[in-house]
Amino acid sequence: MQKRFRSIVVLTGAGISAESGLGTFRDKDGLWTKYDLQEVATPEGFARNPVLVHDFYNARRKNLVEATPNAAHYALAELERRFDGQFLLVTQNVDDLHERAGSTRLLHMHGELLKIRCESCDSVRVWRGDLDLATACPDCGTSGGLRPHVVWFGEMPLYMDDIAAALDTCDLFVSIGTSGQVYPAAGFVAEVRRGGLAHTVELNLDPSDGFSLFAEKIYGPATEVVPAFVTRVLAGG
Ligand code: BJW
Repeated sequence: MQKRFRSIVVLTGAGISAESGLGTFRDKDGLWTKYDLQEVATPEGFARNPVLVHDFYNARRKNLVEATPNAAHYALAELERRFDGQFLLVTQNVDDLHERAGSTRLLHMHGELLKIRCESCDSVRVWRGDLDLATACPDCGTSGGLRPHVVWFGEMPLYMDDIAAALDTCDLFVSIGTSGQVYPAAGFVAEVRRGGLAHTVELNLDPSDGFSLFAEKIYGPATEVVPAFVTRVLAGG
């Protein structure tokens, strides 16, 4: 892999934040083994039981504020700083550990846990505390219309045009810590392969659902394999 890349897209999933103490979704003990995703991660579930959904996200907000970035987050921030070509980090994660590690060329395609959105006026605000049905929108004053600024099943992920453009032109696509079970992110590797020019790499604890689509696979904990991989890319480029 000793070649000079010109454009890198990195996709991250819950696995990169696992060693920071944030639970993944589908692993043993993952969030979806404890909560019914239909009830807490769909617009229909929110309409049925907003109190349950607010409780779920209030608890996750608290965990996030106590968590800190790990060596894998820092390695990707260093890659962005030192790589002299195009770089985009696309994360499915709603945590802010990439930002706290120093990443800036970053898109949160599934939204952000520390933001809320008003369904009445569409305003988006940073929100670090609890949210409940009585909380009034700071912008339009409506109560009961605030929700976490995250993308639930059946909703359109964010920044899809920017992501598609970056996938079209990248010559290195790296997928880190994602099970490859949730679309459209799970389809990115196939999109990149259609272009035929990019090297594709999976870094994960275990093979993902789409592992066979990657040209190169490296398995191990993110805090070990990501820094080593970044060192290699920076040495080759
Ligand atoms: C480590 C590790 C360590 C552990 N080191 N690794 C049939 C076919 C195709 C699509 C669909 C379909 N039926 C329905 C759909 C659409 C649906 C979908 O994909 N469903 C599937 C379940 C089948 N998708 C959607 O609805 C999306 N919207 C959509 O498709 O809109 C239409 C559209 C059309 C065309 C173009 C574009 C759009 C929206 C999906 C929203 C997902 N939302 C969530 C919740 C966000 C808020 C919150 O956090 O609460 O996003 S669900 C959850 O899953 C979260 C994650 O971002 C997402 C992905 O999970 P991730 O990151 O992969 O985590 P895990 O737990 O699955 O995997 C962890 C991995 O880490 C594992 O591999 C471990 O091995 C590894 N790991 N420790 C390294 N230390």
